[in-house]
Amino acid sequence: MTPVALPPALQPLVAALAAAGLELAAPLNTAWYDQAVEPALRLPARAGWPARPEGRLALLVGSARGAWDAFAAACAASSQLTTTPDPFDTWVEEVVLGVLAAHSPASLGAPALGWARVGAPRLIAFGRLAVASGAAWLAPCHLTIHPELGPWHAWRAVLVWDQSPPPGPPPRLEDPCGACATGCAPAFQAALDAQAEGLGWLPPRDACPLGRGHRYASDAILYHYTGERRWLPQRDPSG
Ligand code: B12
Repeated sequence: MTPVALPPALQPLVAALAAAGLELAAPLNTAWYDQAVEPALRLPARAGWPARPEGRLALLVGSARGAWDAFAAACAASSQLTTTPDPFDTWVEEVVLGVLAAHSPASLGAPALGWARVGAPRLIAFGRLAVASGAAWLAPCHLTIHPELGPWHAWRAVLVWDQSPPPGPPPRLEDPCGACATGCAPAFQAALDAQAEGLGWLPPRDACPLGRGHRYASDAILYHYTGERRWLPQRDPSG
């Protein structure tokens, strides 16, 4: 279940993304996010689209623990994938573009795309986008907290169509952090004080009591936090 009903036209696309390893999808009205951020962070639009003050239809796409297995299968199937500069980001892009090519409803037209990876052509504040969609809450440690997965998920892409947005007001998720007795703030502050890098950012995520059963596999954690190629599912023969 998503906080906002999934438009029927997007159901095959969302099912195909989930089957390919990107299992989180949340539809939203672009205006819920665009009106809350500075202009430079707004969602993308394609050249020639008319102004739509009421907003457009967008789909936020994310991953959870299962993405690593799908990525590992893709690495095993393609020797080229592990030699790209950022194999996981490359895999995400290939999945999204491949699924769009096969399942994007022609009636919606071509979407504009935004990416969460470091160095994406356009910076989008994915944490705030997830909050605007009602899919997650922003914790004191700046990670988004999903009601079921806790902090064990990541946002990967956003697709925007020049179509009428979902109806109704923005959804509001009940704050799961307000009544939290554990709190990620001390671990976050300790990481800041230590000028953390890499695995030094793991303690704030581990401090969250929600979604512990969805914690990533250890090699996935090592790869995502260190970026070191030796933790790739299939070793890069050159490194
Ligand atoms: C740059 C960046 C970082 C920088 C943050 C620097 C900074 N001062 O903002 C560094 C390298 C420190 C970092 C660390 C991590 N990041 Co980071 N990061 C990003 C990135 C690419 C851009 C953030 C940004 O500049 N947003 C634009 C500003 C204008 O948005 P904002 O709403 O004002 O601010 C956001 C962040 O900047 C953050 N933030 C604000 N101030 C600070 C200060 C510090 C010290 C940190 C760590 C974060 C932070 O909180 C806001 C809400 O997301 C996003 C992807 C994206 N495009 O959103 C991922 C992203 C936010 N990071 C993510 C993750 C997972 C991590 C790490 C766990 C590392 C990792 N390898 O996975 C750690 C977690 C640190 C923590 N909070 O405990 C995920 C969060 C997923 C989730 N569940 O919430 C994102 C969304 C990427 C993704 N693919 O999903 N990250």
